[in-house]
Amino acid sequence: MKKTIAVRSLLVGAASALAAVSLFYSCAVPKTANLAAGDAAGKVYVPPGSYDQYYAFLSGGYNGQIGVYGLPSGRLLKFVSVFSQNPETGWGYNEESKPMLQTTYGFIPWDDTHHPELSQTDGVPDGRWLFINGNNTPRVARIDLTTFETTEILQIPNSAGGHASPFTTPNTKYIVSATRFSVPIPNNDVAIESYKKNFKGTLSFITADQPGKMDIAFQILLPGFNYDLGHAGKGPSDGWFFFTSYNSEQANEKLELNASQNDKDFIAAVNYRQAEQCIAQGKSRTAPAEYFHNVMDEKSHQARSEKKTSVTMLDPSSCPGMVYYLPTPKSPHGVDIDPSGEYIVAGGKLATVIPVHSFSKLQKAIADKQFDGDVDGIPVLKYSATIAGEVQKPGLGPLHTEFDGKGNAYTSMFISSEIVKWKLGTWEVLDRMPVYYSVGHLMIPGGDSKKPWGQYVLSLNKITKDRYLPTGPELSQSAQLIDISGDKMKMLLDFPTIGEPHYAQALPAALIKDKQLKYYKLSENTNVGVVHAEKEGGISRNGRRVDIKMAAIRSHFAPDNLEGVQVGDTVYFHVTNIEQDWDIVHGFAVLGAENSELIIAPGATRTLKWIPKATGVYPFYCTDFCSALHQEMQGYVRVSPAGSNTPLIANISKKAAAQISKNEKEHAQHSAAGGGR
Ligand code: RUQ
Ligand code: CUA
Repeated sequence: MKKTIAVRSLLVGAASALAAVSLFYSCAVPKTANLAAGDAAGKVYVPPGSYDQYYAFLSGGYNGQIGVYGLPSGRLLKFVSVFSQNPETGWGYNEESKPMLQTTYGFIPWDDTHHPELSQTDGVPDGRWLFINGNNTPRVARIDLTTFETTEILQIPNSAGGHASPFTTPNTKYIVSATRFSVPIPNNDVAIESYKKNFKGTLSFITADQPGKMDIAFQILLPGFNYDLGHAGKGPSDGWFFFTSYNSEQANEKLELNASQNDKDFIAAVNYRQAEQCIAQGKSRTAPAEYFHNVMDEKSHQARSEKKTSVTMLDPSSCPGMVYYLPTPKSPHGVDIDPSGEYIVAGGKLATVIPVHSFSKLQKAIADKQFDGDVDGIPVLKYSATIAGEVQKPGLGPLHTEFDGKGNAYTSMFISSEIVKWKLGTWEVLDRMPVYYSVGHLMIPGGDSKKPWGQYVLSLNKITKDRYLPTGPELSQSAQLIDISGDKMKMLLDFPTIGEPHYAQALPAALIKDKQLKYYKLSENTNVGVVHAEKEGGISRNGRRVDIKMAAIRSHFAPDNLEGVQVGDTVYFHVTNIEQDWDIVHGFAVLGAENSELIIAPGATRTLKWIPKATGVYPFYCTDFCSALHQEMQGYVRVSPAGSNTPLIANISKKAAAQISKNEKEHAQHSAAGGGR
């Protein structure tokens, strides 16, 4: 790292010296440098009003969200709220979405998103859904790519650190999650020293092809290593799943040192069809396990949580042929299957080569029983029996590999900060591109699928020291876009990212852009607090609970003056955006609320909970600039002392009343004309 930066500052020094010289000899300075920059700019320039060619989904890491960017421009299009509360959208703050963040650990307002994964049909991204894992409190989420909203979250029991997740099988039958931290299973109070005896890892296979019905299909109980990343087989290797692991030493302290002792760790090769068979033959057991399944209902706009209480557990000893270990140097991170399904490429963070296993050799080695002993009854295959080749001198710190579909592989090198292109089959290094700095993963659109769109590779960099205008002690992470359409890689663009993009996925925009939902149909809204027209708004009391139903439409709330609320009441503002028009969003915020705003999509209802603590009159207003009269979109709630006899009143200002009849006419015309879901 340090070395790279030093080298670069030398280069910068040299460049500025050149620039100084060019002041005097400007006509003599070759223009090629400028032309090259102009070339690159032309390749990423998306004129105002034009669309990018690809949607790219970058995980936000410790912000718990997903950033959606356009490529090649690198323009940020949206943040999708997933596991973290987001005051910008009200996700996790409004009553409708709170159940999405429910777990057996309680309401968890944050997580660490790592690996976005597009759903696939026949091994190719199909644009239906995006999945992503929560790394800290193990969960997986489904994002619907017609709304760019999180619609489902499943907690993973018997797991800690859901890192090897949520990679998909070729038809999205399963996505997976494997434990990064082995823990006692079921978790209980044991001495940490008893790690080797009591700590285990689990691999979870999660049914994923039916929206709203994700569940743990089965778990496999494995030795207490740290499971890291995974990928499904495809083509000839379809039916198998591969997971890297490190810490085969089973150390529980100073892993930095103690988990780097063994020359080789393991890739677990899992025959999941065998697992299915064993379950059908009654060889699994039902293990107690508590976990939550949370689903957002698109009609009621209300999320619901369901607690589950058991999982199907498989022990490798009772299902022979289900799991094999492939020795792999050294603390491997990525495990990536080439588009043909034959090669299994591992990125050993501390390895000096990139080892590539062969699936056909793996099959033969199993048939010939080419074993090197076992770990807890799981056969360990001979390295020499499965290895297809090693990429020699690839660089330092190989982490992760993707493919261009033209016979080439691209591997990120964390320590030597470069992307290395090499050839499948001959294992020769073809090209190198320095990246700035410390690249984690890289991404080619469809680059982990059967049919990569091999035009670009995106380098996801951890460190940006000296790359952008400095912003205090914490600097952004970054992405660099590289053209891989020719023999040599060409650096095109560099853009900062919000959050840490551990991994990314991308697909051609054409696959999803015309499937976007423009608004929710108001007529189908079944939220308990919905109003379908302004006149349905009102206020009601039940004991200390007060419900206020409101319509929001350009540019007023109806009702907009409310009285009869008392100090200490629990007040629910149910606000329905009754617009039926694309991108006309309203917001709602009330003075002193210990909560975020509401942001309400057209046709949807959102509910804000508010417990006023003092008497007075409290204004509320629309937070999203929706029209020329947005600033007029406001109202008041009067709060009287507890027990007062101020009557319940929900009226509308004269100005709003005048607009209502006008708007309702327009609205009726509009609905008659509009489409939507
Ligand atoms: S990951 S680089 Cu490799 Cu989950 Cu972060
Ligand atoms: Cu509605 Cu601003």
